[in-house]
Amino acid sequence: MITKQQVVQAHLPATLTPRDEAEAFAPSNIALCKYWGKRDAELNLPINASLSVSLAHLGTRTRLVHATDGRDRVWLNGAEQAADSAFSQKLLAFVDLFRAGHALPVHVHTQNNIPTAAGLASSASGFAALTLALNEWLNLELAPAVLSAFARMGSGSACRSLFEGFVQWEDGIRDDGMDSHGVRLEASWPELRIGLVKVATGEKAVDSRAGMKRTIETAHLYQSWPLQAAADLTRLHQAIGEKDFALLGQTAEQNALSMHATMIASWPPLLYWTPDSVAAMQQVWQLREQGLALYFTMDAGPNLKLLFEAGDQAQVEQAFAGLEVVAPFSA
Ligand code: 2P0
Repeated sequence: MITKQQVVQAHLPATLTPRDEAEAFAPSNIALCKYWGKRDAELNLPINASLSVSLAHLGTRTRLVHATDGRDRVWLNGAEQAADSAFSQKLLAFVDLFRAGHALPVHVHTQNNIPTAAGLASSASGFAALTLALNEWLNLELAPAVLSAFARMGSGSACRSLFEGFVQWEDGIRDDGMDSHGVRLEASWPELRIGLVKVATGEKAVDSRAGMKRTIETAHLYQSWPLQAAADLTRLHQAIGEKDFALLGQTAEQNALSMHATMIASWPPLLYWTPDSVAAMQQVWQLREQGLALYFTMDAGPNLKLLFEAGDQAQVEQAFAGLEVVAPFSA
């Protein structure tokens, strides 16, 4: 088995020359065709390719400072995190892949501007920003595709957050995973809007990593997932190419519900929805029946992400009070 450490080491110079400090930003992303299932859990290599849209200015800013006090320290939104917290340990374990035994103590300042109430994962933008900041701090000058593959090893979906706009995460075939990274699509869609519906906040009982594993191991229904994802990717490329919003929305919604179907068919069952999630879905379906071009997608949690176009924003905001709206292709 190839380890993360081996993959990163193969791309690093013999000697590291750190700057005093470095800073980078990466956006959060929402998948229209989901990543669900790993073929390699060490490297976070996916069973299927996925496609996302990055959330412009919403994401994570990470600053790395070469520590003069000689010890690693981690801050999240201005608050120092305990050295033995899960957050600090996960983050510093990733930094260690790059330091590879060199004595390079660092202070890591992580700032998320993602509305915490919106139930958006910050691990994707977090590992993407950290990877970009490490590239700057250590003067690595690595190509975006390599950095994307590295970010993937922190959290799978982070490889898509290296890029703006529509991004495809290639599944790849290599054992070292270096062909499994994000690729930016040329297309732009200025009218596209994403609405973040807050159904519930708080830690989820089963995280994505454990959820995927359980689904693969126990749900026969999972066997149909790679076929669904492949067909949906083709449809999404067509929708983006032709700017066919109905096709985009329908494909994204069906893809998300198909993913959730595999979770529900797992044992013990994995149902991320609450009654409020279902009520919001039914509201979308009702509005659609009335002629509104409104669709949703959902990740491993109870919150809905609405998909619509700029011309319908007022109507959507009227139906969903407190909606946070993102324009992914705004200048
Ligand atoms: C996605 N999700 O494509 C899918 C849809 C959740 C549901 O990517 O184990 O945090 O770190 O690779 O990237 C969330 O999974 O999982 C995710 P790991 P990650 O957005």
